[in-house]
Amino acid sequence: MQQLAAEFEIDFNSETYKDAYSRINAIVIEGEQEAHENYIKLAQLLPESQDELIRLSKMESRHKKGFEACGRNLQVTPDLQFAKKFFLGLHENFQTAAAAGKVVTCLLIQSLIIECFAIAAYNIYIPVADDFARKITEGVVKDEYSHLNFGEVWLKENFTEAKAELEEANRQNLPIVWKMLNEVADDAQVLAMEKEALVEDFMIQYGEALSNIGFTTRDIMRLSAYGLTG
Ligand code: Y39
Ligand code: FE
Ligand code: FE
Ligand code: FE
Repeated sequence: MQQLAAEFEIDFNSETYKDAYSRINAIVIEGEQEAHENYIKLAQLLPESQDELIRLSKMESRHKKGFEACGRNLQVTPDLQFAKKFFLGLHENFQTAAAAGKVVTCLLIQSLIIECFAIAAYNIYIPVADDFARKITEGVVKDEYSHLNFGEVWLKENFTEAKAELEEANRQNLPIVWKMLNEVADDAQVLAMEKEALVEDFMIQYGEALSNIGFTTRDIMRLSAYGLTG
């Protein structure tokens, strides 16, 4: 057990690990809370999918509880104030879009960008997590694929009308994701999560999602690297 963790000599009880974990754990807890709220909002915007979206919102609450337990297990207090600031850019853009009834933008932010970010982060975390957190995260990441799938299916069915708004929402929000990745890179490194691996996995998930929705390979190249510098 914890083969990789042992190989990288991860000491889950060291002050260095716990300090980094206080921010990463908080990001995940805050992210799950915001995802919960975002799916409730989406349920209001898409009454025909209301039951399914409320079901997704409840899954996000369970994820939050699971990650709170991971923090407690390591005796770490999550820095929730830091996490709120971390999500502010995407949070504000989602709120603005929701207030304007721009459901395509809301779906791009939550069901594509944030879900792909979560899937990438959880996939990279699982092999280097402590035993307790690994079991929790393995259960959670399966759910996140189903949340991504909801967005893909809806946007595919509405692709012609949604295309222009998707392009604009991608332009507004993808640079924020690269900024968030940079902000978290040092703490992720302490947890043995490589920034390059996070970027790569995110690009794979997001590119696949754009492909499933109906974008061409050429569009995907342009969209998925937008705002990525360095
Ligand atoms: O849909 C969801 O459950 C997503 C809200 C959760 C976001 C998790 C954000 C993960 C970023 C962690 C970065 C660690 C390197
Ligand atoms: Fe979740
Ligand atoms: Fe999710
Ligand atoms: Fe992957």
